[in-house]
Amino acid sequence: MTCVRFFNRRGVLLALLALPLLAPVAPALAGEIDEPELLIDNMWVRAVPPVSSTTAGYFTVTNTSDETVTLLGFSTDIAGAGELHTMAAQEDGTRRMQRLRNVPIPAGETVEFAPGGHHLMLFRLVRPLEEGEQVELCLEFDATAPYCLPFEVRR
Ligand SMILES: [Cu+2]
Repeated sequence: MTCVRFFNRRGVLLALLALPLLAPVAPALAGEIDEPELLIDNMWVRAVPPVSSTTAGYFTVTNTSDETVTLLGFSTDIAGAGELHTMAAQEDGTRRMQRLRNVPIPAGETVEFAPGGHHLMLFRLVRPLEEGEQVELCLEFDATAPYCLPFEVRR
């Protein structure tokens, strides 16, 4: 949890540094930037064989603010593209990946990204990931600066 707060502060700091440029609209932005508080935990990315160019990332997020915060997507240097996915039941009873436009995190609730459910889909990995290493993913929400966090590569 400590590192989450550190990164969040860094995000706020960056927002403050950019403030002079945004001066005319600052009053409207201020409430959106510093109100929501998210606790993000258990971040990991699945280790895949070097021949695989896709993998998935997982984490748990708790919204401790009193307003819904929506996850819009994520970015990372280790993949060419990223999408929010879930596993949805098909008519034939199987489950398939399906893209989500966004994922709302209701006030006071915890949403889990876990195998078999919601996940961060990473496409076109730029290099093989080694088990045990940490890679940075930046989660982008509608009402906060991005949360850039270390995700552990696990099997
Ligand atoms: Cu997927």
